[in-house]
Amino acid sequence: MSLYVPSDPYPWPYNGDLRPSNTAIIVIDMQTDFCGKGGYVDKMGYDLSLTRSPIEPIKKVLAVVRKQGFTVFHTREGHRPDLSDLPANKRWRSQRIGVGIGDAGPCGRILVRGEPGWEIIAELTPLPGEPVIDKPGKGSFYATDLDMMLRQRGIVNIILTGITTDVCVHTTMREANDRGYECLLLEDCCGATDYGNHVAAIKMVKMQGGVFGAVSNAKQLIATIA
Ligand code: C5J
Repeated sequence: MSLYVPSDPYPWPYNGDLRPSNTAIIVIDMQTDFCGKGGYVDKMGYDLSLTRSPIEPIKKVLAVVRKQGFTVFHTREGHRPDLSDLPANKRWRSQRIGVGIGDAGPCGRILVRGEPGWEIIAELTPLPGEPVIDKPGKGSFYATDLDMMLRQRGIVNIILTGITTDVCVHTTMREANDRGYECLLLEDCCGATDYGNHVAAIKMVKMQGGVFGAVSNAKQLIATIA
């Protein structure tokens, strides 16, 4: 039986083959550094309500997909404490705006593995057994074993949630799309540091008949699979 999520610009997935055994949900970088008080995004002066807006919709999606037996992946952006995996230009740019990656902040060293700010927020703590991918960059495939773990599980469809829409979510979606995964972005389960960038990032996905995949929302996904 075929199953499609009402999505834009086409019902997703393209072939109607939507099953818990071939579909994964990825929750990207829901860390204090990106959506918590005193974290990296907060210290840069951005509006935290924008990166916190996906928390409740993601919680609703997770409750349903976990019950149905879909695989849930989580990612964290961060660097080794000795910063040996932090490119010099990434550090320099952050220092230039006064919020240096690796420097001390209210939530510990910014974007450093093991620090409080790097942890996934309590509301979205991974369940035991759910894979957590640590990545040094914006994409979840670069310098990680995500692709191997997805293929080992027979995953061909990926549902993307998390922050930020225009940076880590988009980079991951592009990486996944080029690897042949069929991608769906849930727009209310994502957020950016700038609302205009969120809207633009969503629009980019839908160009050219769905150049990176399709876009839907929590309600439509839940109504389809519940
Ligand atoms: C950023 C991310 N924006 N998780 N990281 O630097 O999108």
